[in-house]
Amino acid sequence: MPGNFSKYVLTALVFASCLTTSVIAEKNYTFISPGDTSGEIVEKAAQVTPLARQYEWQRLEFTAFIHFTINTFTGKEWGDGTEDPSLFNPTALDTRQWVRVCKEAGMKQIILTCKHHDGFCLWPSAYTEHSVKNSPWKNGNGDVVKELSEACRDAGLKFGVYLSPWDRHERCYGDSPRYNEYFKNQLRELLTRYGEIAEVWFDGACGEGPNGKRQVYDWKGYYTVIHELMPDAVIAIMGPDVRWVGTESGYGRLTEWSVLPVELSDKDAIEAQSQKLETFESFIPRDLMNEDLGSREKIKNASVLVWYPSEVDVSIRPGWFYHSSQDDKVKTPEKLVDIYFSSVGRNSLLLLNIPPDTRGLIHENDIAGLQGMRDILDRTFAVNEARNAQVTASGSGPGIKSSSILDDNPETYWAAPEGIVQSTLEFTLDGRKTFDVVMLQENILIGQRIERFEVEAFIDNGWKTVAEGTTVGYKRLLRFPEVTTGRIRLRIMESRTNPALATFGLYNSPLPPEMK
Ligand code: FUL
Repeated sequence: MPGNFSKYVLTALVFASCLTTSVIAEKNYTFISPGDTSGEIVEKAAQVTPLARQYEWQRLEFTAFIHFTINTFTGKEWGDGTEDPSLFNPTALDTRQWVRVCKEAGMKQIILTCKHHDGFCLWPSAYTEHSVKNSPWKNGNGDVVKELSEACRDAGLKFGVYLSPWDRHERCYGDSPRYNEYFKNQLRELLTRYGEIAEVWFDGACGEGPNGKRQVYDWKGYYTVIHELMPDAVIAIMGPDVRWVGTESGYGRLTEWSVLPVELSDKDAIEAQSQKLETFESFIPRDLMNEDLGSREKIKNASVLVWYPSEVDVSIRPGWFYHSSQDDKVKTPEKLVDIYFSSVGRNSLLLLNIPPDTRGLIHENDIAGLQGMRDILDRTFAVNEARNAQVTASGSGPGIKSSSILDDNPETYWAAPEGIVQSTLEFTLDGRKTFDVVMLQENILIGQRIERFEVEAFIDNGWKTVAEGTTVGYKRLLRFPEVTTGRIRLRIMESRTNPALATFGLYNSPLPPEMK
């Protein structure tokens, strides 16, 4: 079990609707019965919660992707598999530099492209000659996966692997059973040699092999290997634990539900019930590019609702791999901050790609972009202007325990009384404060509930709306023109069940108005 969680521990501290919970669900889905009314379905959706591994993953918030392979040396984005391994020859590869840069930027995990579509392996796999072992780098004795996993561990970062199922080099690709065995063997190598692997990232790309046949992937078989060898790892994208947000722009949806309807065959549903599965292994995520994935309208005809949170992947440069021609196209600190607000701040995890160059180092321009981003974020979130506020909540008596929502702990929270789906929280700040950012967090261990809210500031003897939104989820950040006031309120206007709030923060960003 990762972290400090126990499936069976529930500590509840009740103080005028202020609660703490560390309970972790044993399964992350619920069945809808044919007779359920739309109201009952909405209530059921609010009860779906993440598995422990999904919760741990969500709390990482900001993680790094490293695209590095033979493409770095050929200038391509997709190699065709005919590249000579001798091309892989970084002159100064230093994974500790990558880790330092990522850690200083505030990232909590690094995922490495151990094998991209061209099939070249960054570790000396026993199952192919197409790897670092036939490259001049370290005379064929190098192992990038080993170096990076160790550097991550030493720095306290988590480590994840990207292993492309599509393999344009491997001769048995297309001979489905043989290639599936090959792929599982490679997975086993990655999951047994390099310590803890926190995320396994599968792209869905698929092609024909040299035999002219299209490869049929054995997803369930891959998941079985992962569950056996690394049960706490989340399986992302073509996997059941984490979904792709649907674009590579860096921008998540304004309305982002972590509870989604999925379609299952009867066989899958029976299997889940009889084997008491924690999650579904065989649903193929659909329509993930749609704007609406989890609204009341979307869930009303569902047969199953699953916790399936969103990951936003985007590159700091136009390409996923390093190209010197893009050295002057690195995203600016302001753009990266905008992406942060539009991913982490929209109930998603940000997976930002930083591709090392032909030296095997993260380029100076990328470092400058990340440092600038970190500096703006640090200055923005340095002081929570609501920290010492007095809080009242409609329907909760004269005052509520402020620490439940002002302590930055997403597991302590306030909840409205049962049966109430609208509520107003009013914050009396300790003096007049100036701010332009609000942060809201729900305690996702009890589910995602809030559907619509407004933030109002008391200005010139009246309440003025400064921000409004729909979903909150794990984290919601909203920016608005700077205001100065001593009173602010959060009006929760729609919620799937009695609303609950874990964190409320007010911050002042250092950017000039035109950049906010
Ligand atoms: C895509 C791949 O085809 C790209 O090359 C890149 O790895 C991206 C993260 O996933 O589907």
